[in-house]
Amino acid sequence: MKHLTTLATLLAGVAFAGAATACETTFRSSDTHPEGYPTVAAVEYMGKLLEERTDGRLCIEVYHSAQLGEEKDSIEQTQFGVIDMNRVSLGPFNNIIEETQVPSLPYIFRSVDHMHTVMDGDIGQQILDAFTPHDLIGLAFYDGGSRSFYNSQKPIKTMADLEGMKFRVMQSDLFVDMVSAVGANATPMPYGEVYSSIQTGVIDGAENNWPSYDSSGHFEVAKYYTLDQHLIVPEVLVMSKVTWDGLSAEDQAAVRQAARDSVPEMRRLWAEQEAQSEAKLEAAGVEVITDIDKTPFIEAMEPVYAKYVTSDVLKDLVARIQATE
Ligand code: GTR
Repeated sequence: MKHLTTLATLLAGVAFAGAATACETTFRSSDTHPEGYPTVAAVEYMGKLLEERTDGRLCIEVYHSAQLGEEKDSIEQTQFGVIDMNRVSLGPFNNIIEETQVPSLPYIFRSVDHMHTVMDGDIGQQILDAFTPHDLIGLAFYDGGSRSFYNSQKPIKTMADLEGMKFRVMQSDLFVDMVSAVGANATPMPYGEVYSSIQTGVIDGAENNWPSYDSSGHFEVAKYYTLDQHLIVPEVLVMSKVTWDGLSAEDQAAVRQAARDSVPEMRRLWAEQEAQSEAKLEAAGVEVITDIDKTPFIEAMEPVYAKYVTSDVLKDLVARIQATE
């Protein structure tokens, strides 16, 4: 009898736990990074908030490590509604959404704090809104630190050292021109192909932030890291408009709020990861070049601004960012 009661209690417990975790809707969210990376953890955190706030009705499952494809392809799938959510850099949107080019301009932000002030305000909202005509809903911006060049060949101390070298960039014309502007050659390619391309000498290197340089393992094949910090490009969390349109107004508001509330957590995780990756890679023998004069790099970007900042909308955004304290 005692045994039976225990079993009944146990079964009831299982049934209850089952009910509490049975999500009515689970959004599939894509990320190129591995489990534990700050962007992956932040979207999981958002999912937890959403699940709690909708009594377990709405959940998120993050498909990390590019399980749903490389960024460019996964963006298309998200536009079609095959993927519900996507956490991506702004770079792969540059060729399709003009406004995303502005925060992707080299040296547009004076610091990460400047980037936060801009992206947390009206300018950030205007850029998030620009996703809607492209079948995407811009939910929030995440941090991507600052990006710098790394390579397998030699320590780069001046712009002249970059002459003729070959660097991978994200699939964005703007970044191709950015690399040409400093005298090097750019090869746009998906993130997942970079490691072997450096290893086999197809390219000399790439450019990225500390956590990506670390988690991708690129430091193993390209140990010279020059902190020229040419980009402070934010990352973005989007939802497919197809998925969005299927939600009630209250659920849309809950999704938006949970995304917003994941931002401080993301920034906390990011700061932690940046410091950890830097310490780890320095111990692993990466040669970090910090004594670099950024002025010639900044000046070299003038033709890039001239080529891309041509419409009134972009000119206005750039002027407002520059005027933001
Ligand atoms: C990372 C970013 C990814 C991806 C990658 C790349 O820093 O978080 O979303 O864009 O860079 O260079 O492709």
